[in-house]
Amino acid sequence: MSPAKYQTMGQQEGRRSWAEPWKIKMVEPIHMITREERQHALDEAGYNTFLLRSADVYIDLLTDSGTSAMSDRQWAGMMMGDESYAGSRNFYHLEDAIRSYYGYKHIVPTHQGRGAEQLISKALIQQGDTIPGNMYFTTTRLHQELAGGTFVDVIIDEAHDPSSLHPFKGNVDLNKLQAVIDKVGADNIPYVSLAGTVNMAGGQPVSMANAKELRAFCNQQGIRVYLDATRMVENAFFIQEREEGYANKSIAEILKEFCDLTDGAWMSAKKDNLVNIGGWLAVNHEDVFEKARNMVVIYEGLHTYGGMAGRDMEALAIGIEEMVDDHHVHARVEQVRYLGKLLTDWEIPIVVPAGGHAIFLNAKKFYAHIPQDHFPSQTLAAQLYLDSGVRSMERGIVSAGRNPETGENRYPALELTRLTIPRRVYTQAHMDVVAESVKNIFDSRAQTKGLKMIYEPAYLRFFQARFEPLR
Ligand code: P71
Repeated sequence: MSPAKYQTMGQQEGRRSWAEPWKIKMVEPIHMITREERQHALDEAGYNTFLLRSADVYIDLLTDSGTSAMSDRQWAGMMMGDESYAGSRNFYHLEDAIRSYYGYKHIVPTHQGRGAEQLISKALIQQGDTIPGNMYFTTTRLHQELAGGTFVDVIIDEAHDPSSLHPFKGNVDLNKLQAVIDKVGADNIPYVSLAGTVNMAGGQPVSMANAKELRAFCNQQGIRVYLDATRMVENAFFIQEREEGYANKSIAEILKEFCDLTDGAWMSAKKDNLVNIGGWLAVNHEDVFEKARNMVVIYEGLHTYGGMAGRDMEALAIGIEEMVDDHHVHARVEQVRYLGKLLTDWEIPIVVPAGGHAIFLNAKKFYAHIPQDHFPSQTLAAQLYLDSGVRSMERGIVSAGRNPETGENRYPALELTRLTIPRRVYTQAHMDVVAESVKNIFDSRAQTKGLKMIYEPAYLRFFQARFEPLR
């Protein structure tokens, strides 16, 4: 018998194939507009993928935020919304879900992650304080700055190296943390801002061992630890896969164990929690809770809805129950990895190891001839859209913004373009189409020139900045 021509993914890797633990019961048609139409759309959008209309996008990998597909159970939950202004039963369901799966005592709902970031920053930060953390996130740092603080990066060096294969590139470097304490004093550090899977580093995890060391160290120094739990479930998956002693523990057990090492967390429920909108703050200390619960009524809404409808809170509570399913997390991360494997196999520079929520193209290497001032990551996102209607996101010099004190551009070591995979939305075939498009623009990279910024807003400039191609 002649050898078979086609091989499944599993066969290619010498194992049995696995599949997503769900089937599709409702679809949303998508289509690709013509190249001329894409060129027009890109011009209209000032070469910024945030300014494209989604109807002009074919495969949308801008973000995994609020873009997940909800389950039938979540949609059923939407019909059970208790839209009372105060004391909605859906809030109590949400409170129970957060207490059971994350383990924190007090819960304050918010409209999304940055609402919770504002509350925790305002509750804890005094003018002149320093907040060390494992790499900045745009909105997190901005709220820390607006509250009077200065963020200082204390992530391990490997996180800034796209080719380092360190299994836990999200880890905190305790020597760097000690140096910050020596410089500003522990009294001027309200908390360590710890993120589970570090978004800007490429979705890289923190090990349980590192979290334990950090906890012990902070206990000695009298500093609290608060967690950005936005993608902590994906972090739990990497611990289960890579850290000794965790292979036989469930995602739910690992999540709880990790959260127990922290004093509270803020959350963008639009990611791990599998909903299209929502967020929360959860803390163990009564004093912080009281402040946040009082402030939420100023900025978000009453403390039993915080900007969410009752039905949103119900879908969120159910999403929390679903997110810890080991098969779900496995399928989610493996899909991201599948895309990463294709690209690395074709020698296209990406951040390795592949992270939990996205593949990050290393634009510095991809467009080695384009200087950082000409926005290589932004250029890459624009080229990818032109080639195939695939939308991605700049995560480089545009996102890094300016130093608020000096007004100078920040030049981040990482100049990346993010292909972010929504949860339970796209198939392996979509990943193939994306990979081929990346390959196509990689093959013609020598002809590509960079961009010039022609409009720059004051805050979070990446959302609304406009560019023009350099000729
Ligand atoms: C993402 C987002 C959404 C986003 C935010 C800012 C710029 C571009 C896109 C949001 C996060 C996040 C982490 C680790 C807090 C937030 C804010 N991520 N922490 O990656 O990733 O949450 O969007 O619900 O307000 O596309 P929020």
